[in-house]
Amino acid sequence: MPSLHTSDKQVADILDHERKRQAHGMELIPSENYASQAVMEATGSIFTNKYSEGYPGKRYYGGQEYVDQVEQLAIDRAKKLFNVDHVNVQPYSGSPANTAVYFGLLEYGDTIMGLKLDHGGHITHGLPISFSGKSFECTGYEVDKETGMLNMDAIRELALKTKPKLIIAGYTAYPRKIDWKAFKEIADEVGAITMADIAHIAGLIAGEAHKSPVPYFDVITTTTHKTLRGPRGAMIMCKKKFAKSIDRAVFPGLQGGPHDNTTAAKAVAFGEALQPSFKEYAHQVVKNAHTLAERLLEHGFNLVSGGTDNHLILADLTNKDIPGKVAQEALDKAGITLNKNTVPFDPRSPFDPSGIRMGTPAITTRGMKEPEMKQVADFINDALNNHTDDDYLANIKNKVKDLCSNFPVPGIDN
Ligand code: DSN
Repeated sequence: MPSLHTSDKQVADILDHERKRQAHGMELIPSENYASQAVMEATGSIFTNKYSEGYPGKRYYGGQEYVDQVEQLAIDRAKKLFNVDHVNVQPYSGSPANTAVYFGLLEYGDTIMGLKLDHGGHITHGLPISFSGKSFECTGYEVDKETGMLNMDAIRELALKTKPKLIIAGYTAYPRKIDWKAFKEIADEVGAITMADIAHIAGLIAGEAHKSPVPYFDVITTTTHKTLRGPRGAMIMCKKKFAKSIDRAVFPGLQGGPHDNTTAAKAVAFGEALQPSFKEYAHQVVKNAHTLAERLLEHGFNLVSGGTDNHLILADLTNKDIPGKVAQEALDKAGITLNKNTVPFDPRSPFDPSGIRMGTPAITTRGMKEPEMKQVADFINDALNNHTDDDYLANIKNKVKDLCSNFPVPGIDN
């Protein structure tokens, strides 16, 4: 970043520190990843300068010949990747994408049904203090208290009782596979629209490591920066009959000009995800999470649902007598980044919850495999067993850095 170093040393220095943090640390936040250098270049490209309200071929300003090409390319690649009828690549991020679906397909006051946030849902799936909760009647379903998994019979019962207009499946802290067909059958019984929020698992679906909701669901939203490994942003996919309503809801319903630089980067990321190597990546993410979970279980960790089928692991630390917040802070000192998280039926508060959430998308991008997962689990166990000893944690941080130096982050020189 030679220009930035000359023109604004303060910001350049902060970015240098962050670059080192990302290169030297173990990134386990399951919603994060490392975008490729090509994705970053498109994100920082000259499309930053352009406005393009409207859609390809139907814009409100001039000078659209190249923007149209790049947006159409992003749409075509996304359609191929997910095998869907219609794609809108303009949503700024996951929350605006979900909001656009509600705005386009619902009336204020309609009933929506999603997994409760403290059971692994998302704020936009009906949290009472969010826009979704304030605008719609929300009936939240829960995971089963015994198994920590979705109980489709209980979900069906709730749907029959509350008759939602929209049923949402797709989560931020649920470590198991989702039975899309079972959701569709419930939705058909009550006449609901189905929305899959696949933000966390989009890359696993694109890489065929997880089943797709596309054959069953009406609308699918996703961010583009998690397992899909693109720029920060989102998209909405849907069946043809919802296309017009979705497009109108995004623009002019909720947004003005799309971020064309991000659109270009989405096109690059979808192109990367169409390569055979992305399938290998997606499968390795799942294998790594499984190995990490198994080793944590050997160390006596209590994992919600007993393990994982996807990229993430949710550990309830109650048996370790360490609150999630304390664990997160101790692991930060050991060079391991993850997040404190509520666990289902958590007696503690979201600011000071019982659990931690971790995942393998970013470290798999670095090329780490099963043997490294065992080391990562051992680091976590050691750090938490010695969480009050700063010298011990600093020693682990050095070991983490050594391990990470063998697995460079794409686009960052260690
Ligand atoms: N912030 C994302 C996550 O960490 O799961 C959800 O939007």
